[in-house]
Amino acid sequence: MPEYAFIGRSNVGKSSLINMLAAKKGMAKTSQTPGKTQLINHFLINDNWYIVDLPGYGYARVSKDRKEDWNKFIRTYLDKRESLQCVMVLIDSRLEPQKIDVEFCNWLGEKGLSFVLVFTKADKQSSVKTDQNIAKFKKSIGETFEEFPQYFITSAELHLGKEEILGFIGGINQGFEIPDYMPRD
Ligand SMILES: Nc1nc2c(ncn2[C@@H]2O[C@H](COP(=O)(O)OP(=O)(O)OP(=O)(O)O)[C@@H](O)[C@H]2O)c(=O)[nH]1
Ligand SMILES: [Mg+2]
Repeated sequence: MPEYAFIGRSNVGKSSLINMLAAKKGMAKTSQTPGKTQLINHFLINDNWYIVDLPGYGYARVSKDRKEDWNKFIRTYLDKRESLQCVMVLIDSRLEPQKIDVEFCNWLGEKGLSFVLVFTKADKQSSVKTDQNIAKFKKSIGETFEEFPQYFITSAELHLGKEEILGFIGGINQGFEIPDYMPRD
């Protein structure tokens, strides 16, 4: 079945956004402390597609070895997973462009993986400020990408952006074909 991976810096609001989309409070575990999600968690939605919650990247209080492990584990998943339709890259809308986010988008581009940007926590500042940060992000990745990826402005607190993201996913799911089943013998 088609799946959509939600990724971004630790504490950006991945698990909260997933709960908003699934309309299930507490389905994905959230926390004020970064580093809450540690595994690849699949949540089946409407019996026909998966939301995938991933551990965050860029958490400062993690050893170099653990960061390396994360990189291998997550990047292999993203690169090899055939049912993965689109990577949803979450960006904190309060912040100026962060190097780690820009580099991650560049890596997705190099791998030819399709992705969209999801700006989170828009309730935390004015829409003018959010738009300014998005414009700056556009500029930062404009050096690599000719076209700015599709993006969504969201707030898990205010339930903002839910219909837009679900509409986007629904559109892709309609065109999803189940790969041919290959019996072993
Ligand atoms: N105001 C506001 N707070 C939010 C929003 N989304 C998440 N938060 C808060 O941000 C913190 C982190 O949220 P999580 O959803 O656990 O973040 P995460 O990206 O899954 O974090 P890790 O699993 O640790 O990588 C929590 O305290 C949430 O309540 C939002 O849209 N608005
Ligand atoms: Mg999480």
